[in-house]
This record gives sequence, C-alpha cells and structure tokens, in this order.
Amino acid sequence: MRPQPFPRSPTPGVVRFYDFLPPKETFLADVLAGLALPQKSIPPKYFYDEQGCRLFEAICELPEYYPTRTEMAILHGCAGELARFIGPDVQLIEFGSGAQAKTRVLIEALQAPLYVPVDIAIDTLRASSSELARRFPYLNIVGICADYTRPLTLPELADLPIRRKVVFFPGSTIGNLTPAEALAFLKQAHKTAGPGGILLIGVDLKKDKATLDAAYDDPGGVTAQFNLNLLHRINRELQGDFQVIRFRHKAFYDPALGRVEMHLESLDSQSAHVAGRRFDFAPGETIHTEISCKYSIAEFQELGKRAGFSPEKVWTDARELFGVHGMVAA
Ligand code: AVJ
Repeated sequence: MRPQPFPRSPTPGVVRFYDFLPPKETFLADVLAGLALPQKSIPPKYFYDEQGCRLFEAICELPEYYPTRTEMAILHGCAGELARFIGPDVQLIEFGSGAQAKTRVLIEALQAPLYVPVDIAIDTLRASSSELARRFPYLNIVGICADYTRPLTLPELADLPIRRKVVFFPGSTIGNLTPAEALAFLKQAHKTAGPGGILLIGVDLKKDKATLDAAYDDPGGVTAQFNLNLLHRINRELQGDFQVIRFRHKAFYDPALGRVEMHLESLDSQSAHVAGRRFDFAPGETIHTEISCKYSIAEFQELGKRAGFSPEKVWTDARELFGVHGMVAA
C-alpha cells in the first residue's frame, strides 16, 4: 500500500489519519501459517484488538510491571536535557504510540509542531490523538494506522518548518523483535529519521529472573488474560473454536537468551479449528506468542551503531531497570 500525497499547509490542531492497515486476510494467513509450524507461533502484534489494548493498559498499572512507569519517570526527569539535546522545530514520529501518555511529556518538553503517531490499533490511535489535539491546540497531528513491522513509507509533510525528525520508539517494544529483526527495524528507523535525525528509544535492561518472571506473570492474572485474549480474538474474528479454558498462560525469563518468552500452553490433548482448518495439540504443547528481549546498555548501543546511529545519550532510573537511548543518525 502506498501513502497518498499529504495535503499541503496543514491547519494546526487538525487531526488527520491515514489507514495503511493490512486487510483482515493477513491476520488469517499469519495465524494459519503460524499454527502449522513445528513450534506453533503467532506474532505479538495481534494482541492489540480493542480488548487487548485495554488489557495492556491494565498491565501497565500493575505493581509488578515496572517498564511503563519507570520509562515515564525517566522521561520526566530528563525532559530539560532532552529538549537541549534535540532542539526546536522537530517532527516527532512515534511507533506503537498506544495511549500516548509518554508522548505528552515529549511534546511539552520539545514544543514539537508536528506529531506523527503510528499504531496498528486504529481505535486507540484515533481516541488518543483526538485527546492530544485538545491538550495541544497548536500541534499538527497526522495519525498513521499501520503495521510498522512491515516496510512503510511515511507521507512527507513538506510545508512545515521542520529542522529534524525524531523517531520515538518507547516501551521497549523493540524487545518483541529478535536481535536480527531489531537491527533491520533500526536501519529502517535510520532511513525514516534521515541525516542528523534522532532516535529516542526505550529499552528494557537485563536484570534478575525473579523481577522479570513476576513482571510477565503477575499474581492477579492480568497478563494471562492479555495472552489468552489472542485465542478469544481468533474465535471472534477468524471463526475459531478454541476452548480457551483448556489453555494456560506461560511466561518466563530465559537468562541465556536474554529474553522473556510468552506461550499459550495446551492443558491436554485437544484440537481446534480456525476458518475450517484443524490444528492438534499434545498435552503441554505451546503456541509461542511473544518474545521480550532485554539488552544491556552496551549491547543496545552496539546494535544502534550497526544500524548507522551514533549512540550519544542514555538515561536510566536509579535502580537501572530501564534505559532511554538518544542516538543520532549519521
Ligand atoms: C508492549 C512489547 C513492550 O514486551 O513488555 C507486557 C508487552 N507482554 N506484558 C513487553 C507485554 C506482556 C510489552 N511490550
């Protein structure tokens, strides 16, 4: 799908949307292909239907899930320094913009005239962007509904006096990609930022297993609901007949791989259908639904360098749970 030309001279405060969402058949094709693999697996981007977005927001409030509030506190703490590092008149592009809570801190600090949120969840994108427009009446907002794990060309917004582009990728969403995929994404972000552009990216740090296990398998079972919602979504949207109560949420940190894995584990021998195709499950067999890779500061800076960035700044919290990297595109 190719973006249409952007209308010239956007009026401040007006929210525009572009819908580059892949068709529903893509979801079906990905699920059928993923369930046919020896290790069944479904990409984590499919968590985020309306219910999934709600459950993710609830995860962010959990005492065990430290990344969201830690990153938020880091951004608050470094806002002044960030503004000096980045400078004025920027186009702020955000991947996986979600509820846009962190965005508010940045818009305020940078006084950015133009904000381009990119997200796969169209309802969240519309609601959050409209709310942001109310808060910042001078701000131009161009929402892009798209799957940014696929190649994507953003519309050029030629008429605004923009000095540089800032690609904001918070939440450690990059952890959902393997290191090889993350490198490819960073190269793409480098292209999007352009020469002299900046990548501002939140990356969860490696830490002890107990903290990570609790963050991804909370005692209240909210993360379990978030994971299991994927099966409900398949039932709702793809005529699936998963008996969701016969699966359980499984999440653990693998220190050797430096990543959390989430799975949906079949409790017994069973089969389920999706769009008329049958899939069999042995007891204990899993559908792999997510990885969440953790990086030391040095590891992530190395990855950034390999993508053509110069890693110039890192902000962390006192407990060194989470890192926010500021990198300049060479
Ligand atoms: C949205 C990808 C950053 O990996 O921590 C939270 C999603 N999964 N709990 C993460 C998630 C389980 C989250 N990201």
